[in-house]
Amino acid sequence: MKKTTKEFFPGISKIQYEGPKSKNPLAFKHYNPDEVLDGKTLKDHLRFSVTYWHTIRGQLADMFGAGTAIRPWEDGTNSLKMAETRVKVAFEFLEKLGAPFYAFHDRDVAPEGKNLSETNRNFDRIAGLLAKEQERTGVKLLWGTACLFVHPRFAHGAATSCNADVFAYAAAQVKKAIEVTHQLKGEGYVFWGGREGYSTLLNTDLKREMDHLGKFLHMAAAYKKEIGFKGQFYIEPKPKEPTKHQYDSDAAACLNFLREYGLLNDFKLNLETNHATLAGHSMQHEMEVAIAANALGSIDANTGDLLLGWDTDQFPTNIYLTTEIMLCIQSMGGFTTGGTNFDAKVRRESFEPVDLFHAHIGGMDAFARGLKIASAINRDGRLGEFITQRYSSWDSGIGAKIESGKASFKDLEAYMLKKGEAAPNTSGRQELLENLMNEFI
Ligand code: XUL
Ligand code: CO
Repeated sequence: MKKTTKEFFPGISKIQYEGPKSKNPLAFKHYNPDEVLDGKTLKDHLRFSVTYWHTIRGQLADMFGAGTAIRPWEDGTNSLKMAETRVKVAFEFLEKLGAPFYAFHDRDVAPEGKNLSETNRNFDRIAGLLAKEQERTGVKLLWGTACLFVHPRFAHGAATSCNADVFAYAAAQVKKAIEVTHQLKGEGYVFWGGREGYSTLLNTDLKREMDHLGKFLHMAAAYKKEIGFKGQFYIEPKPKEPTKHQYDSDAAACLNFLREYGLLNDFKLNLETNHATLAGHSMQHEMEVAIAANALGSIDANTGDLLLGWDTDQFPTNIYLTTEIMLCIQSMGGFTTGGTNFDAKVRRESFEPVDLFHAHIGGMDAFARGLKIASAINRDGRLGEFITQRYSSWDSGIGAKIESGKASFKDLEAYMLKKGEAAPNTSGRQELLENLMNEFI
């Protein structure tokens, strides 16, 4: 007799690559995982990851209304049994989509118990199932993290709470989350300080809170070494929401924080597009700031809506955006431990299970196109050559002398007094370069 295993996404089979002419909404038009580009498969270039919190746990609620998501497998509880079922749902989704990675918060996968030990036992129980499903499917954990922002105990923050007991609780929780990430061979671990900030400075000792965050991250780095976890630690910047101000507000603020507290060797950054725009930057800006410090690790792929002032976490479909992102990723030689993690959710109006497939397929195709376009722009070479030329006055003569540290203010004064006037500037050619980008898009 045929063994019956319950299917959660009936009628949807493994998503195939059908090429740009396909009209099938459940097929890739541009993402062919096995296609080789610049000596590497698209799968290895892009390292796509699905988020447990949005795709498996998201109920599509908003501030004004209840969740709309139709998820026939949900029984309306946050029980351990339900958590076990969701592992099966998640891995069926990952397998059908063909995503090589996933990411989770501890509390996405397993429910809190009546105290910390019961909570840890729940987490262990589900971690065992996740390990089995990873083994069965070959899907890997891109990164794990701890949810230090949903439970009321974290109302004043976790590592930056005014309540020392809450700091201790958060430390215990992160310790456990690192252990489980290690056990599941996670390639990284993320710290997103959702409530590590303030709502008003009237009640806040900012210096003391930042010092505590520095201490917390040092303890985490020490524990990582102690247990031999080789995955990469990342900080994920975001300027606000849910707090009014988050200490890790953008890439530059994170880098400064890490430098000030002597943590630069232990952390890289996980950058998210919608967080960049909330900080008043483009994703490209954030990425270049991180790359300049050799600190770009991974990306949370999504997009905001520039007409809405909050974190809408939409699936990325804009080819210009994905091209800029992939130009940055290529300029640093590709991902190592990081990947393209869809920290994105379907709209509240897109409530059917199939919408989850449409959303990820669209995001994956948009990134595959961005990658191919970025690679073509690099092979063409005109963009890179323009920048090299633009800075050529630094390659010899007075420029080279300044760069090599052999020139003083006195030397430069003597040089300019003799020359009388600076050499004329050359055009920045912004419009020409924008046209060049469009030639490829
Ligand atoms: C919140 C956010 C988080 C982190 C992980 O805006 O991006 O989901 O990615 O905690
Ligand atoms: Co994120």
